[in-house]
Amino acid sequence: MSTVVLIGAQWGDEGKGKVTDYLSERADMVVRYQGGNNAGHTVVVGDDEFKLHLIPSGILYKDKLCLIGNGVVIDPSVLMEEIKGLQERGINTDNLRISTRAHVILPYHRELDKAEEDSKGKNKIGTTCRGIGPTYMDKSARVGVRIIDLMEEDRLAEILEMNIKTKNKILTKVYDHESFNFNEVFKIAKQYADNLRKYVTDTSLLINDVIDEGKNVLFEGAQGTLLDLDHGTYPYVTSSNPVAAGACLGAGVGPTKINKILGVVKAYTTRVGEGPFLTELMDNLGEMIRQNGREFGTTTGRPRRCGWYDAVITRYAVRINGLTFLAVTKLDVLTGLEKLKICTGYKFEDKILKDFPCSLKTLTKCEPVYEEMPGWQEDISQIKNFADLPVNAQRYLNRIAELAGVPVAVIGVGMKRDQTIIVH
Ligand code: 2SA
Ligand code: GDP
Ligand code: MG
Repeated sequence: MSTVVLIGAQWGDEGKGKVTDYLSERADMVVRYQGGNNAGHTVVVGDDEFKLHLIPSGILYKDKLCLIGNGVVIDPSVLMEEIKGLQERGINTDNLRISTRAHVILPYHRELDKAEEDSKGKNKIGTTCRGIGPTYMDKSARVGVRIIDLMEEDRLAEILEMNIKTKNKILTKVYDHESFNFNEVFKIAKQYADNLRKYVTDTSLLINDVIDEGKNVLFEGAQGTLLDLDHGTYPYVTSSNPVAAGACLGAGVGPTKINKILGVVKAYTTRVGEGPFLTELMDNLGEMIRQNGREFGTTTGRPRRCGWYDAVITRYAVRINGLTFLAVTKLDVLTGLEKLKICTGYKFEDKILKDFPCSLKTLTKCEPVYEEMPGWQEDISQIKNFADLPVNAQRYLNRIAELAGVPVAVIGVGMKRDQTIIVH
């Protein structure tokens, strides 16, 4: 395995949690490198379902080191709840480590996220309102609170005092919102520090040591390529870099240390939140996929928008991430459909675009160009080998690989850990 970066190649929720959990068996360490508790990664083991937001999906194995890297934004109240929830279910969290350099989501970030969304009206992004954007804004503005700052009380007081003054001005004057009291936030932040101290370390050092020992490290991306701040459907994106390069920045490892990059796609497409989505199905079929695929936000419960598989997006993801192979999940959800459609290009005026456009204006004027393929009716949820899949399912997967230009290595045929087919 060596070092593998696993990323979402669409708009998130591709099933990264399940694939990470599956691959974790062979990993020594699993690392989250961006995003925060906007993420919702579902792992089903036997009859137990786990919804992880901050802790890497490797935590369900007792001997894997699970790291939250410097690129992640951490809401300590959520992290503490997550640790407690896992412990109550008998999961050992002693192998968790969090980066000194990760930034902290504080109560005012959550309020700013909500206030900004409300003020945007019809132009809202559809964020998860978890304070992600405002925390990354503070990081870039060089006024953020890092985990190390939480641990150093004088420094914490100094940054908080400055921040609360400016945030209160924005909250009260711009958004007509209540203000925050320094003493209250300082007290909460000190509690966070006490609770998290034992997990805090220089995670970049730890990861590089483990890599140098020749061990296996899995980097678990959150959200997806089209939600990337630089490469996604801006401004309808998240505020971090879910793409593979984000793993180097957000974990503190050099690009030469990365061996393989696995892109996870659903056998169809979903998106949650606002923004363009060319292959979206607004009809009964879209609703059927939503129900069959249980397409509701893992963090917010919002219904996900559903549509056909879009090969233009995957090709784009192959280029931006340098994908070496694909995992195609939720193939079982398409069982029973007579015909399947794959979008192979975008018709814009009299041209066919093969590459994902940057302009939202162009994107909204594009029409998807579809190729139709016959579906399959047989239950595939217990199949363990590619060769045992119905011929039409094999053809569908082969076409996905052909259009992407990279092989399909992993196939998901159900929610559970063992409902996974390994091809390569
Ligand atoms: P934010 O909160 O600032 O990151 O929101 C910005 C955009 O990013 C989208 N986003 C997501 N899209 C898919 N899945 C995500 N995680 C949850 C899940 C979402 C949920 O696993 O289902 O429960 O609603 C996620 N997180 C952020 C978001 O919808 C905005 O479009
Ligand atoms: P992530 O954010 O990429 O980890 O994905 P989520 O956990 O938010 O959403 C994916 C959903 O699909 C979860 O409910 C998973 O349990 C489920 N899932 C993952 N792989 C498969 C699969 O192959 N088949 C089916 N039916 N469900 C799957
Ligand atoms: Mg998710």
